[in-house]
Amino acid sequence: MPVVRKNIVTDQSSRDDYVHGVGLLKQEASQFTTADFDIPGPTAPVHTYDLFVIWHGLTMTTPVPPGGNPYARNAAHRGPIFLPWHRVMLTVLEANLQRVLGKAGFALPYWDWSADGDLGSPTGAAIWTPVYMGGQGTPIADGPFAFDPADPTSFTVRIESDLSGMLAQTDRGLNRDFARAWPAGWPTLPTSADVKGALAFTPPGGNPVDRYDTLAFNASSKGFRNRLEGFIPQSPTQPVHLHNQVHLWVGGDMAPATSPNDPVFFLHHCNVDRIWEGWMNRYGRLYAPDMTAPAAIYQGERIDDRIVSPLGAGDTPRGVMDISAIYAYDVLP
Ligand SMILES: [Cu+2]
Repeated sequence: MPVVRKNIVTDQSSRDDYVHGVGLLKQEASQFTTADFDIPGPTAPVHTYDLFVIWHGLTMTTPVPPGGNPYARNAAHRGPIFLPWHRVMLTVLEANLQRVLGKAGFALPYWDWSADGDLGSPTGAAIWTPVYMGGQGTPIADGPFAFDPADPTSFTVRIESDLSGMLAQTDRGLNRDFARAWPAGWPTLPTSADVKGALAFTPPGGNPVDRYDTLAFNASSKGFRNRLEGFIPQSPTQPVHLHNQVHLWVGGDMAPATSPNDPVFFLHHCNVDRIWEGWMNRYGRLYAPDMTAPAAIYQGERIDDRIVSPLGAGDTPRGVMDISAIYAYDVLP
């Protein structure tokens, strides 16, 4: 039976379970230590939640293909693997939440940021109230993820990326800094018209698969993936859109390579995944490139290339094209 992912703002029980489950994964020891990931400093245990932070952070310095430039294309971003990679990550998190909650029916909720974008991106929207994710601050001062130095069970950021993008240890509260001006942040959230525009976007070219992604399969390619990821339309005055725009609008810990530090990361990516699912529902389960693409240039982006995870599970883009046996969304855009 697939679980049904719902809007966190209108589904109080998924909010309660999500907050509770994140707290449990933050406290649970994994089989790893910081030394296993070459993170400098004294060897410290890595908790299950922080494995997701490390997994994501390491992709930023992992070039695709091996030996390439990670700033041009990395193991999870700036290429067609972006959507399947994050889909795999969400299903691994969802399975871990189901496990610690003891609730096989738990479904990861999503944050429909376009609804807030339509209202002018209020910093006091429901999602940022203490009942949901808490508000902004350095560190944030309210909500379930507020830091209390006197309480060892309060939400603590333990791994961050330093200025060069390398992982480092820390011990502090979670930071958010909404709606800063570019390039420190971004002043608005995407709107539902932006989402509709991405869904309707048709790149030039006769091959239907080009709708998903196109040569050279990077941050400059035309296609739905790059549109949703947020690198097109390319414009020097407005270089940030959709997925990227939300990271920048939230700011603080949502901006760097270790953005899964903020639990809102998964709610954001669940909505990105929902938009992808809405796109596939319209146009078919299309993916590019296939295995005829040369490994020397595209290994790590092709349909049967494996997405590897320190959490044991992994999958290929082909393996997550149809997720109807695992989960569904209550509403598709
Ligand atoms: Cu990411």
